[in-house]
Amino acid sequence: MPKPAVLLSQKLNKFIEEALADDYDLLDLPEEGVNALGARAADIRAVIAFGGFSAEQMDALPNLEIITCPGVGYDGIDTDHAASRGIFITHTPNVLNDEVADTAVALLLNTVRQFYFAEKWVRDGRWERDGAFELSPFTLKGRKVGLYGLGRIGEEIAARLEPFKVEISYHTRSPKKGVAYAYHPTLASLAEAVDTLICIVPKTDETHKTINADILKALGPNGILINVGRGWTVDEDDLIAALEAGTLGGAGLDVFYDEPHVPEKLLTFDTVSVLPHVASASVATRRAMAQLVADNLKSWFAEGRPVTPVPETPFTPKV
Ligand code: A2R
Repeated sequence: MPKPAVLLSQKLNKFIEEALADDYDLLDLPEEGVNALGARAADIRAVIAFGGFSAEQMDALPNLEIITCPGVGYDGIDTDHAASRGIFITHTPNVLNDEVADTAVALLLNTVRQFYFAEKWVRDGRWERDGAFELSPFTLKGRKVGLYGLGRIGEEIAARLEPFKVEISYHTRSPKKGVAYAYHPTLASLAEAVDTLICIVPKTDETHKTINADILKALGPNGILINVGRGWTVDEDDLIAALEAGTLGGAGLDVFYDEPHVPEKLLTFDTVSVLPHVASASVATRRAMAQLVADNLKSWFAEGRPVTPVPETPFTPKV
């Protein structure tokens, strides 16, 4: 039996090839795109899709059975088209919850206490030369934290925040059963009630630029926005305007609208902390994500059912 041919759309997780090399015939996506695969296109039964995979790309692969996304968000993959063609999509939920939640808390603390700038003060020799670092204008103590999204990752963020003795509330489309945090049926009502907003919702049509001028203003001059979900959710022009006007206090961002581009203006605020989309980027977690990609393919080719399919492709497995 020949090894199934698997197309790698990009090389963003170096552990994936390690996890798949023995069992699959791995092909890189040509720079010119799927059409440049020529006769090999018909061999491809699986795609590892970083970032996205369009209907057109799928249609260039007549025997495609499964697309595995090495991340929890699978925005950019045309799920409707995949379902219409009977192609399963899988993602890597849960294995990154802890890492992303840890990053969210670190980013929150970094932002309110300006630890990046404090560390830079030491590294630049300024402590010895110029004396003590200035007092941070914000504190985590006494904050009212609102979670925009309370799914797998949101719940882990909330659990980590409890020992900080902050007040926690949330907004999702429907209240979550068994959760004691206060529920807000709209993002606007959550933003009115809190001074700290943590965004951990997926990239969907409904979430596009929902964190806009009104939401940011509602957080107030002491307000902090943290985003570890998708840059898509924040109107960056409104964010910059709110920071400039002082109607919002600060922001901690791991994700941006047009990555890897970060608006230069954002880098001018010392109450803004920025990271290059690293929330899940530890060796251990990226290995776990690669392993789940491998487990999905193995289970699909051996048993006809993936381990972690996305909800949009819930059709009956072949076997
Ligand atoms: O709305 P619900 O009840 O389905 O709650 C989900 C919430 N959510 C929304 N909340 C308000 N308005 C929306 N339009 C909306 N759409 C979804 O986001 C749920 O509480 C949360 C998503 O949770 P999970 O599906 O468990 O995703 P997970 O693993 O926490 O990851 C969240 C996102 C990924 O999609 C990536 O974009 C990023 O974090 O890494």
